[in-house]
Amino acid sequence: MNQISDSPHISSDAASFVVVANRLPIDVRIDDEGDVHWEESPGGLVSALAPVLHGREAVWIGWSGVATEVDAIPAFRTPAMMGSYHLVDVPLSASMVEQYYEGFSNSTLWPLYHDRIVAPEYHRDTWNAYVEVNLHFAEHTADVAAPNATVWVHDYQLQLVPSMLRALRPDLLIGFYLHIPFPPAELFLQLPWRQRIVEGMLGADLIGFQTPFGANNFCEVTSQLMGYESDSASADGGWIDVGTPSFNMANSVQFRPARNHVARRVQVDAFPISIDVASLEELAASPKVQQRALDIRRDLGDPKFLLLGVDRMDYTKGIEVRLRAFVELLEDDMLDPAHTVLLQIATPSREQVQEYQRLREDIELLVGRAAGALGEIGQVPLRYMYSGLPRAELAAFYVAADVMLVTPLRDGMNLVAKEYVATRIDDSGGLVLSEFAGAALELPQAWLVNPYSLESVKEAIMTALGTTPEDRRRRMAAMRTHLREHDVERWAREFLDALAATGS
Ligand code: ADQ
Repeated sequence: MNQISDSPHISSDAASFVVVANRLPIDVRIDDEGDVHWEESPGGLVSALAPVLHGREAVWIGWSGVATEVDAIPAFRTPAMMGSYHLVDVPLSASMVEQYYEGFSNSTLWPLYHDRIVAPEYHRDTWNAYVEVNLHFAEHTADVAAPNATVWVHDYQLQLVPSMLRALRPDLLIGFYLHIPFPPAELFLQLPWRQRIVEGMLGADLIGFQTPFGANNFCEVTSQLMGYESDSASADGGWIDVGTPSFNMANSVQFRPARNHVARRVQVDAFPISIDVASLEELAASPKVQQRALDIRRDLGDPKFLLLGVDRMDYTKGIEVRLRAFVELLEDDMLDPAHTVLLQIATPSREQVQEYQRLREDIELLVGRAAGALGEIGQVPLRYMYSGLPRAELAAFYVAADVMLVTPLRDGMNLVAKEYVATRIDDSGGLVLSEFAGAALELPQAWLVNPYSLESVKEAIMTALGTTPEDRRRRMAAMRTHLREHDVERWAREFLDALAATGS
């Protein structure tokens, strides 16, 4: 773990590389004595950026997770450094968090970008808060970035930052990366503030998406809304010419001449995110994790088949789909409750948002009903945990599982699928994976399923369990080879190289 220090805040003009994300990579913890501690939060983005953050004048700008009402208390003040890079806190009040984060980000953009699995809410108040908070982020960034610095803005919470920042600091090289899907035009165009969002993103020099579909959808939207010329699949990477509208009455929803933009080319491309493969392989191979995996199986009654689901508790993840498929397979006598266990681990997430509370209730009801209806006394084929796990513990669960079930209804990438593959150091194990996760494009050797079809999921589970060990090994080996060559360090390097190339 990195050392968090309290050294003074970075002086302006010192930061040549700036990461801007909704959250700082730290969490506050209060111990039994009531003392406050700040700890590095183990997130994918932190490990992805660690190699590029260390050894340079780097700053991470984001919210600490503690509302301004609380951080007025000195102990809660955000530390100024973590390891070798600086932290800049964007202070947010509790009501701002409610409106900008729980409101516009997670009750409007999140469901809209994930195929309207639940209906997005459109409220002017939350939109106004989103604009205000994005401006705070842009201003803090403008204050600390060195002349001509590289700035990397992350995700759907901050889509307006690139253009706001460009207006404040035209000297900066600005990259934007969207971690979630960018939806097809027919969905995106529902958004009352669609034009503002697109203009916001176009402030960047490079816009990165998880998949070519995202890049293509974005080009389509800019063409329909603004009439900009673009090519999402050019050999040198996609591009959009901002400020040179090619108006076409047939495909334009609304013609807006590009008054506010200087003509320039924005690069648009797919950069599928990945994981730290080597460190996960090492963890999985450690005797402690191997032993823990055996203990987990023993604690679960040494089943012949252990199936596993691991997700943030989110309606996009299709948790119910796999639970229902499993229950039906037991009911149909396709699986034997004496020898099969499905363990679902769900991390608490966005618990303040109503849809998430409802989802948790639904899933717990389903698990409870299944417990009562399935198996003999003493047999509990469906197990459920609602908690976040330390990294090594999570790795042990991956190592223990025979088949991993990853069935999101829509997912930008899905790192769980990649994590599972990385831990299968003996090439054993099977992955059942939704076609609608970005990861499906890279892992075609998984058993791909349509999560909207229960039959498709049931069939894939049975095939994954019933196939020969050789078939499983061949598939897993191919997926591991791909991942080893496409780890998270490569993801960050390729994005930053492409960003640097836009400035040349
Ligand atoms: P998420 O929607 O959070 O990320 P995902 O990619 O699956 O989804 O990442 C979840 C992370 O949380 C994984 O690293 C996993 O290990 C961890 N996790 C899940 N359950 C856990 C538990 N019980 N205990 C501990 N850790 C747990 C968003 C997008 C994704 C995209 C990522 C990265 O929605 O599509 O892949 O960003 O860009």
